[in-house]
Amino acid sequence: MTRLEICKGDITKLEVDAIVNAANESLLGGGGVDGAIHRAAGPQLLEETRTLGGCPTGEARITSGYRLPAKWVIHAVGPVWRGGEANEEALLASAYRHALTLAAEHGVRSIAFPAISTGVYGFPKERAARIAVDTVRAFVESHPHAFDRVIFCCFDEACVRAHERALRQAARESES
Ligand code: AR6
Repeated sequence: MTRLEICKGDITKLEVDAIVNAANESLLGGGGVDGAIHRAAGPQLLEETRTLGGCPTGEARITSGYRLPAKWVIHAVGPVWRGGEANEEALLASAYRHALTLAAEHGVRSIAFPAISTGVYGFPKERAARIAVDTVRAFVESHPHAFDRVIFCCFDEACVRAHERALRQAARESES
């Protein structure tokens, strides 16, 4: 059984095996959670991501966590929101799935996600939370022994509420 949890705060502080970064295709850092992760991990993180040659939208790459409490950082690239007609929902789900697949391949038991694409990339928060929750639930149902905990790490109250609603909705749908 995998526990799905919501927490509020700074993902760089979490004592989990892996944290997910909301990165861009260059993997060379940026603002938001990406900037916070690079600052907390230290300059070796950028040295490693420079060797990776970027990452397409909807995919993910894994690096060491360096000075972070987390052993691994999984850099997932979510889509920029362009109004909803540019395959954004499928690309966001794909970014979550790729991150979970990499984590499982590396023996990660606990993993925390930020709300990918909902900051600078402008993805509507409620829709993003539904996609995050539905994608994680589907993955852990098909890989029931992969993880002990998957955490949705929210930076603000609106994000917490959106994920609470998404989890309740998913539970209702699985009962009916
Ligand atoms: N811990 C947890 N969540 C955070 C933190 C933190 N320390 N800081 C911000 N958030 P964003 P995106 C939340 O903009 O929309 C970067 O420049 C934030 O409130 O970080 O995927 C990259 O390099 C929001 O809910 O990522 C890319 O160029 C969520 O993290 C671009 O931004 C994601 O916001 C990616 O944009």
